[in-house]
Amino acid sequence: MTSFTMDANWLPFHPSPAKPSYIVPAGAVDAHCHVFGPGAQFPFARERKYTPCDASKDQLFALRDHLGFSRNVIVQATCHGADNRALVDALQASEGLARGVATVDNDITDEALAVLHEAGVRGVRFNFVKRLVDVLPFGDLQNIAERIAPMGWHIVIYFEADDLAEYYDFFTALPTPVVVDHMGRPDVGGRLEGGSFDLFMKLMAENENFWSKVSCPDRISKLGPPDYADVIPFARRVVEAFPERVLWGTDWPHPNMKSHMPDDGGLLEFIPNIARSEALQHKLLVDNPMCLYWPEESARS
Ligand code: 0GY
Repeated sequence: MTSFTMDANWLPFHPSPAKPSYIVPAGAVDAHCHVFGPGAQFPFARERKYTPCDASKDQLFALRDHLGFSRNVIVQATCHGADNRALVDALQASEGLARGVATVDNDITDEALAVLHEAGVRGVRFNFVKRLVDVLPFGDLQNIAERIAPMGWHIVIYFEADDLAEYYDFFTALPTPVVVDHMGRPDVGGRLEGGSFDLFMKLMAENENFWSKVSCPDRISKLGPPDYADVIPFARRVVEAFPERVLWGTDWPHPNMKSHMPDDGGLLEFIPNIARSEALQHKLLVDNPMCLYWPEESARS
């Protein structure tokens, strides 16, 4: 049995999140969260750039219930590489209440993709954040996108705002729905309008197959908790411009957080600040994730 020790400069997830004062609508989906290991059962990948704390499916499901969410979308993180066993184990234990986004190798077989589909995977994630990967996955993404398009799956991409101009033409030629993690990590110290964030808004406006997670203010903010006030106008702009193509997730257990660890209960206060009506909140937390991850139950698809 391999044992792992969490990186010394990592913060573990909050041990006892507050009960949120913002009540999510019935049927709400936490559309970005992870499971890590446990490492003794599901070893972390050799090529990983960090060693996380264990964050099990049972802890994730307990958090789901505590925060009032009904379902989870569990996203494969780089610390597990393309070994999706921990993800699949969590999906299978969720009794249909979790769907997944996997990471796959370029040479994955059709049979293996079918097994992932059966477990509840509906997307493949490609990470373009340079500190998290050795090689930027352009070739793999092109190949996999063509293979998963007929399966009704989508692509999830994670990148830094400074790199968007370089990747723009490649991303916009993809044949599937494309979900961008955390608004492409905008520089919230920059201008809301008339600055670099306009390119992200153009990406969303001119490509109706693009969706955005308006999550992770804790990663993006320079002002910090509890309000992450500098992120609010950016996320609000995206929610109000593209209400049918936004998603939100806790990002539990908050990998790579070194400055502070959010209280997941308090983090939910961000939602009514960026989605200022019940109708917007319902789209963000229920209608949109259901359309993408549980289309067979969604009125919209
Ligand atoms: C996130 C953010 C991060 C990590 C990963 O796959 C990952 O390791 O996505 C990060 O370090 O910013 O969304 O989980």
